[in-house]
Amino acid sequence: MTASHVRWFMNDRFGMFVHWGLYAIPARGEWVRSLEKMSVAEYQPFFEEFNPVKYDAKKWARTAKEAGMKYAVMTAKHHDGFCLFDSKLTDYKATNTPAGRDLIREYIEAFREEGLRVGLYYSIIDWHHQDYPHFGDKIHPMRDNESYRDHRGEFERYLTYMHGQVKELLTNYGTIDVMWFDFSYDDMIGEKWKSSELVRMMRSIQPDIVIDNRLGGNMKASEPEIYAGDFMSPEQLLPPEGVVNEAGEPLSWESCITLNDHWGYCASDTNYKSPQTVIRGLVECVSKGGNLLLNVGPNAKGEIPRQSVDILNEVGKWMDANGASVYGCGPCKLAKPEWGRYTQRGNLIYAHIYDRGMGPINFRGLQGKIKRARLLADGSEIKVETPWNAWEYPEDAFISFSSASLPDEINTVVELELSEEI
Ligand code: H79
Repeated sequence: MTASHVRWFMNDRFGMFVHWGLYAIPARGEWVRSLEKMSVAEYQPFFEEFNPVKYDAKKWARTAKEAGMKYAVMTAKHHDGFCLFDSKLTDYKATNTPAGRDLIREYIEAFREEGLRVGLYYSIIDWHHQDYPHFGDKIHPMRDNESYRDHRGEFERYLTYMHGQVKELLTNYGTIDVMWFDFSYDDMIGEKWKSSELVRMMRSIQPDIVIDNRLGGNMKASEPEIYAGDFMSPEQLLPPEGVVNEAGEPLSWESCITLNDHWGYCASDTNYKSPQTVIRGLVECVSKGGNLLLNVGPNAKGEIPRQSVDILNEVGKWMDANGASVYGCGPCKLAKPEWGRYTQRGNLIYAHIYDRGMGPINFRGLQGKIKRARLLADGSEIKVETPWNAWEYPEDAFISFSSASLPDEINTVVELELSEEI
């Protein structure tokens, strides 16, 4: 059984991920400091310069809403340690750059205003804090810099800082719907972050907050840790089947996926996914009981890249006509059909048809069970009829398209109302 505070999350299915920070200026992705082993000093010019004059959180919120997204998650702090919010615990924050203001507050207010749920991404890794392990760490920018060989931080002090910032984020901005921690690795996992204490503190401030699984507990265990999280977070992949725990019960999950091949803005990366890929990917998530958190990486000026906006607009057109086959929907007991996928909500089955194929479209095992069929996009009748040549398949139902192509080549959705739920 899904816990009640997670219900809205599994219902909404489609969210926007926003990766934004100083790394938008070098424009080589959010890992630039680690990949190029840059020191804090080498990264400092971007702090001095950060001035996103085109940042308009309301515009972002409209873009998300029009794409059919119901919630968003934005980087309050990424691994580079730069805070987009006005933390009392550091000077390394947006208010001290030319931006001069709390960029997270604007995001939260604008998205909430559009009726979207708001989430925050917070990196538990920190490449800026003095007390975070430097030399010998797996990924720290100074991991093999000899001048840090004898650097000794007090990890306890980092934990106090990290917990303190989470407390600020959950105290100063009203309801936060999702907390998206990133990430545990090797022995930097679970109680190393004082995760039980952290989550107890979080739940005392925001009892219903939905938390990801990256503090490093085991959601699949028969008795998950208090910090195991509310949803699994596959990254850059869609799980081959849904996700289940050790008892075989379905777990909540959300795949996070980039629109091109980077999270943070990358000027040279034009490898964008098509609207079709995004739409079918979203449907694939829903058909397996999961969500899609689709990323945008705004540039240094504060704009979501034009290509991303164009894709989201196309996705929005499809969602506007077909969103009923996504929101509140989940897997269908029927096997995956040859022409596409099924999603289901109660006694409504949605046939997502990708392949017109040859001859009629076959609904395996649904003979006599369909009360009516409608093209979801316009509500028009679709006749369920067994054609003369299909008499050998008495268990199956059929529809026929008179045209050689589908009404919507990206994804034609037929809503099947069943006489009773299967
Ligand atoms: O915030 C986004 C990523 O920055 C973060 N999670 C998403 C949501 C993330 N952190 N680590 N990872 C993802 C996995 C690490 C992958 C790596 Fe690599 C492979 C690190 C080094 C090699 C990817 C490729 C990052 C740099 C090169």
